[in-house]
Amino acid sequence: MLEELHELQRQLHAELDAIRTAEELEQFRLRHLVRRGTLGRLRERFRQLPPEQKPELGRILNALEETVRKRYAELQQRLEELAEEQLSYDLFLPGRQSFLGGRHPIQQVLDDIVAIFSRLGFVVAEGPDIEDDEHNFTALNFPPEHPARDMQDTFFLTADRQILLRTHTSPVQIRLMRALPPPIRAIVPGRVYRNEEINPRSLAEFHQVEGLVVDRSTSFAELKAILVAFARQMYGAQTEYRFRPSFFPFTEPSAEMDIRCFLCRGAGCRVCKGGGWLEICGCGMVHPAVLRNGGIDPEEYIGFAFGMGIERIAMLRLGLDDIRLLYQNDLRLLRQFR
Ligand code: 2U9
Repeated sequence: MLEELHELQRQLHAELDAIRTAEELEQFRLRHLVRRGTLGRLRERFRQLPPEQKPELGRILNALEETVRKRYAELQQRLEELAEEQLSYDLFLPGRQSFLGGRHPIQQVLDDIVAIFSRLGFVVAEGPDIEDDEHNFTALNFPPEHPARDMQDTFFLTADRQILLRTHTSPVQIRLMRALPPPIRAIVPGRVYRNEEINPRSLAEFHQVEGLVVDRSTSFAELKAILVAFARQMYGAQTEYRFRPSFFPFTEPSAEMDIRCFLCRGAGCRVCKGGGWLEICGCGMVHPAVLRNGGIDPEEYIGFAFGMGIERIAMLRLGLDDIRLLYQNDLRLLRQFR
């Protein structure tokens, strides 16, 4: 029986080593630890042994049962602890997806434009959204009967039409000329307002960036050089361009700059509406009357100016055919352009 006890000891410890689940542990208990299990039956046989064998075998049997029950209890506790941990957290659950906010496409285009003109030596100037007729129209050489001065085109805030929402950022440059002596080299980004029907092409609130340079000697050639440098950084080093004559009350001569369509490279497509060219910017030499209205002597100083619409640039860049998409805050659109 001594040999049998040693063999049983090896076997029980090997079984305990292999146990991984509460179910396996319970099977072990039912096989060996219940009254009619392996150890119980062994005790029954032990009672029938001759008295002289009992002391030695009794010690071994007690030691065997004690160590096996101790290991059983330890395993039971460990498996219970594991079960509790698994209830409180699941290590295999996928992590929560977080969405970091980003700059709005309009802000991205604006930041790019500001960065390019900063490298060209321009400072950024800003002014109020609520303006008066003087800064928004009169000082900028708008004739009294100009259509922009009509209720149809401008949001007036007072019945006498003296206070209004600015229709362009140009009044900021009037303030700039009146506040600071030349040389001036500034860009003016900002929100502007026009009484337009809201449709795929136009909104009543949108954004512009305008620029103004006033110095003792500058020229239309320098204006072109600045805008070409801008276009090459904004639209690519190989960008082709052209200037066409135009008209604005505040510049003379005036022009518009087009670039070759960057989608079809001139072949004609949806973005350039088949024409192969994209209008990106208006510009011109500041009208002498406007310099004078800004407190600057046109005999002594000369200036150039330009302006562009931000929404239009963002639409071209993103390939959008409806300006309203920019202001629906639809995450499906915003997430694509970060
Ligand atoms: C002062 C003198 C001159 C600003 C200029 C443009 C040409 C121009 C439009 C482009 C698209 C506005 O967003 S848009 O509709 N602007 O074409 N703007 S020159 O000239 C100035 C401004 C201020 C004192």
